[in-house]
Amino acid sequence: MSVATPALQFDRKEYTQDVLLHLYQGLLKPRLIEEKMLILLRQGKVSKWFSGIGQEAVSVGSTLALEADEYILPLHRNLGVFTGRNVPLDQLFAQWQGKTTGFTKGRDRSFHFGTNEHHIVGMISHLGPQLAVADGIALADLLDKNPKVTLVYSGDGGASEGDFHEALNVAAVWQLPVIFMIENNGYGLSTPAASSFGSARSWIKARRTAWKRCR
Ligand SMILES: Cc1ncc(C[n+]2csc(CCOP(=O)(O)OP(=O)(O)O)c2C)c(N)n1
Ligand SMILES: [Mg+2]
Repeated sequence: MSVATPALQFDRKEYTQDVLLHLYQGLLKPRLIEEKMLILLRQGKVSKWFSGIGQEAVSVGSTLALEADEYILPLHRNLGVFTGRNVPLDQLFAQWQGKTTGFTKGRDRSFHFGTNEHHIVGMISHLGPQLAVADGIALADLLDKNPKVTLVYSGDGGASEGDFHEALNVAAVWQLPVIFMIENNGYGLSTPAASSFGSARSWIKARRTAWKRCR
């Protein structure tokens, strides 16, 4: 007995098959790496890994929307930025395994590295401060009349830091060409947002304020 599988319905909007395939492949690459990393973690071959499973579309979509020479400041779950910019996989794996052939020459085994060649600035571990660095890059472009945009990421946890609010405010006041990509996954590592913010409502309100300021 054969069971007919209903065809999935997609809203393709104005996108061509080629564009959609390119985006899908862009999503698949970090997912496959993520799955590999979890195996390596369990085997003790890497010492830490921050999973971005389920969040790939944020990094991949925003990276692929930019031009190759526009600066991106990713965080610990933005693997899709690196794959989206075609950073060589052997160098990436060398980095995560703390090998001397990695970007930080074995000094770090995580995402604290950048590559100027790919216009990626290494993350600042303290989260919030890197938003102001993005402001600085955007200000330089503005002063040079360079029609480029800078993309920087923050999580919901990072959004509770003072630096977050300062960076958004100065970008709004100086009308800087910077995109703040805030990923609200409901947790700051393992701390639920409800334990970090007065209420889910206040978090939404803060987000709305930030958004209005940036427009
Ligand atoms: C000032 C500071 N406090 C704590 C940490 C440890 N830390 C690294 S990532 C992270 C979680 C931040 O939460 P969020 O911004 O929501 O990012 P998520 O892990 O959810 O992607 C924390 C607490 C840090 N790096 N810097
Ligand atoms: Mg979070």
